[in-house]
Amino acid sequence: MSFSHIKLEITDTIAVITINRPKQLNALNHATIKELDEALQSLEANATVRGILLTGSGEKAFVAGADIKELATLSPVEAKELSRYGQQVFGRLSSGKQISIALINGFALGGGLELAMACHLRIAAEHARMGQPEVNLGLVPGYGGTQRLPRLVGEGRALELLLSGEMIDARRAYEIGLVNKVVAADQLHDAGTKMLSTILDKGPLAVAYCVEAVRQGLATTLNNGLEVETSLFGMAFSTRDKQEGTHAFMEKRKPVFQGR
Ligand code: DAK
Repeated sequence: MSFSHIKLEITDTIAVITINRPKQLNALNHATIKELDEALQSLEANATVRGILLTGSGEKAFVAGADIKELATLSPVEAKELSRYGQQVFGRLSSGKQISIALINGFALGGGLELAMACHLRIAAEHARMGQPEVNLGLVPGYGGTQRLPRLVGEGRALELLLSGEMIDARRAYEIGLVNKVVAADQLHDAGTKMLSTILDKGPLAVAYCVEAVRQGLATTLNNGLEVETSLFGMAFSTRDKQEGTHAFMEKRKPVFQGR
């Protein structure tokens, strides 16, 4: 596949997607979101790829938000359609079968932070800065920011970021649970690969069931969520991976999981 606004590189089981508009600080225009959609669809159909690292080109920005020049021209109807489409594309990351980690290599603002939050996990470079500055433009987040941010950091902290439009640095983002780890910029890719490899070494079905239980649980009541967990817990007992994992422990060897 060939792209103009993103790069897609696959090495063994890991795909790296790079948003590649460095002159615009990787701002997301419609064409970029469309290419991201195509790349994610192609990865969904790829049984070999089990993890995705998502980052921005250059050293300054992960993604500095939606493309403001393009936003300025949208009608209300177009804006609503684009919001739905963007949410659908970002949803491919959060509900996809591959584990995704955002490598936040600089500014992650507005739609950029929303993109990072759609990934399962986030690692930030020390110099990264994050925020939801939509209110500065008279806008409301349109790619899931009002929903994913409070789920990650709690209502009070989310409202503080959403209402003030202010940026926070990587350390603060780590303190409030917005990112999972902070590393030196030159360590970002290695840290992402290491975190992903650790996860990919585990029982693939167990990993998928954990994601599913958390995802479904957050969308419902505690009791319903506990029911989801019970079902998935039972399902795990029907897998060969569970046999392999428990036997490997007793035989004092490393398990060889097959995702079955
Ligand atoms: N869009 C377009 N171009 C951008 C951009 C953006 N978001 N951010 C930066 N650029 C461009 C700048 O215009 C500049 O281009 P030239 O002037 O050189 O041609 C170049 O990138 C370098 O930026 P700066 O010169 O400004 O660099 P600085 O280091 O001085 O500042 C900055 C870096 C990140 C603090 C600053 O660029 C900045 O504040 N950028 C805007 C951040 C922002 O407000 N982003 C948008 C957040 S709102 C929707 C769905 C979602 C959204 C909206 C609608 N619908 C479905 C309709 C989401 C909205 C947002 O993301």
